Amino acid sequence: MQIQGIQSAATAVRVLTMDAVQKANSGHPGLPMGCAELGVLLYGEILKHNPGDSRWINRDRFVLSAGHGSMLLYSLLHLSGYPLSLDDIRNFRQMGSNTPGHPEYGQTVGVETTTGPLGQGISNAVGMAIAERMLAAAFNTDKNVIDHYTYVLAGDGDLMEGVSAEASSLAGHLGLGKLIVFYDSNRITIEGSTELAFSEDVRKRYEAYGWQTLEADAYDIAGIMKRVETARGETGRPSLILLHSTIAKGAANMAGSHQTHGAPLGAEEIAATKKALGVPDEPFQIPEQAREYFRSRAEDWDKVYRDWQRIFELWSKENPEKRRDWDRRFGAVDLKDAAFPSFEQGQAMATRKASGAVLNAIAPAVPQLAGGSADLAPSNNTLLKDFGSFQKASPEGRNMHFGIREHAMGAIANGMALHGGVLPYCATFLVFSDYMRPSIRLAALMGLPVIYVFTHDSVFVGEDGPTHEPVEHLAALRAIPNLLVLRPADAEETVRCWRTALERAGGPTVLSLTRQNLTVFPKEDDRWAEHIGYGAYIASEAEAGPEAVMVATGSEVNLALDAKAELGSVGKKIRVVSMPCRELFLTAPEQYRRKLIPQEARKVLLESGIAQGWASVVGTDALLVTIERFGESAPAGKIAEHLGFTAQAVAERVKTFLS
Ligand SMILES: Cc1ncc(C[n+]2csc(CCOP(=O)(O)OP(=O)(O)O)c2C)c(N)n1
Repeated sequence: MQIQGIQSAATAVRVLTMDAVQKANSGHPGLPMGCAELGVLLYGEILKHNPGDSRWINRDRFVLSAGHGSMLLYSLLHLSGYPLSLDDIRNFRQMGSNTPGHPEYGQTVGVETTTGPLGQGISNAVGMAIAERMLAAAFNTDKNVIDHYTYVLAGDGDLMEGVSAEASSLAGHLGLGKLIVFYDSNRITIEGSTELAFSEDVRKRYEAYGWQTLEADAYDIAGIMKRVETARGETGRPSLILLHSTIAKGAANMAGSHQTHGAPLGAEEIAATKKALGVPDEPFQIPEQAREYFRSRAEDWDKVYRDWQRIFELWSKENPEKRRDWDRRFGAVDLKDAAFPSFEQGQAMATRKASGAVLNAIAPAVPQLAGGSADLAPSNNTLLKDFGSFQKASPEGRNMHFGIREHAMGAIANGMALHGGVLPYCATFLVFSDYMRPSIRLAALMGLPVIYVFTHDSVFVGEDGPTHEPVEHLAALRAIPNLLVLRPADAEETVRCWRTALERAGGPTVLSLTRQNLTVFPKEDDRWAEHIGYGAYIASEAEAGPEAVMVATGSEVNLALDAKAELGSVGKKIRVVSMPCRELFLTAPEQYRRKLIPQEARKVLLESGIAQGWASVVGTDALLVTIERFGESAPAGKIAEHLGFTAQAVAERVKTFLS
């Protein structure tokens, strides 16, 4: 090991960090300066990576969970030869730059996941390590084509957040031996010392989760490398390496102060620090020895990379079937061999049940599909009956058992999607989507193809009562940009919605499904399946007019059809539109939208949830058959009567509205 080169590179990280934060007049110098040596060791000695091929599937993953320390990552990506220039670093935090305030997936080459919301990154990493193990089980022979580590740098904030506890607990249970977390224990957060709010023994906690725990000084290079070796040597447990560090280590007067966490050090302190570090007091000056160090490492990286390419080629020749499977898993979802089920008109079936039938029918043809529920699989109907459980002893299983850990489930699913080769789905009751909202938001922000199976999607859950009855949840989910919310109205629509979800590459999809049976209804638009691509279609046409259009989603489409029948001669002039996806409808061609919901027609909206957001479809003078209150604990039929969600009650309201 080139100790001097490593130290010089650590100095370069400190210089780049101080200068970039100072120039931007905002940012977080403390963590990058405190972890500079570790960062250099990661990018110089520990990671198996290729700066020239940042998407290499068998690279080690590195997740900077403490995303506010983004300058650590940017400095290292620059120094180790990723396409991130010094000018990019000079543009830190500026509009359109690829050095945004926090690492953004897709914006900067080499950034493995978007971090910033603390606790998410380490939980994503658990998902990455799960994906690695699943794929290793599927593909490795006497040749290991999938064989990499997932490394994380997490701070006090990450380990205080509940989501990291959920994810770490599952990682311990699953014995993810190739997950290695460095804990930057500088005992400082924004408000001051961790003594203010964080006094548990983190090592003991992780031991209790089933992790191997180690400890080192953050500036003892040989000590860190030794711990990494020990961590790699433990194949049956994830490892936590607690590093005793000093925030803003190296700063002349401010090292150890919480004031370095999230503010520029100031010109005077920077000048004094550079003097102490023995570098010129000029901005963005990188010691030549630092550059030389990383240049000298490139040959080793390249050899490992080329060795893998060679092994992969051999493996492909020896295992043509596995290779075909590989291409299928890492390529775009191909549904041509998927045997989607069909359903009879008049058949009564809950859409959650139809969803389970779809999942099981298509699973053989979509090998990358893997996922599960937060302990509600029997209710969510998400079990893949023929594909076993993913456990420590059965990594070939495709059924995840996330335990009752919704938030981590969301973050882990994001990590699985980020890894590649796995298309994750996860499930719970719609009402508990709140517990995983921060991770759903990140999936949408990153454009990840995660599928959420949210069942029991209305007050018609019934007896479990208001705590279990979603009311505002559809609106809250629809408020997230780039999240598609699909609410099928019967088993047939469920099939079509699953197809939409599976084919969506640029973002996550919610399937909102019923607990209760819904009748498969005849669809008057014979191109209805195609028109779901526009978010809505005519389920029942008016004989004249239409005088009114009833727009409904999910379970309320049957209600609208029944109400129309109740309305007798009035109903003849009423069109019923099924709208499983509002977002798709709002981006459909205007002509189609106008045709479906003519401007001059009166509008009625039916959805068992709050009306918020529906004005974009039905305007402000529509009749709203919605629920603007919490639910009740009672049999579903009684709740429907109580809230006016019966065909008779709706028909009465429509009659009054139209007269
Ligand atoms: C979920 C979440 N809550 C709050 C914040 C705001 N925040 C950013 S950094 C930070 C303190 C983190 O402390 P630590 O992890 O010790 O980082 P260090 O001070 O060592 O840089 C907080 C509260 C956040 N980014 N994410």
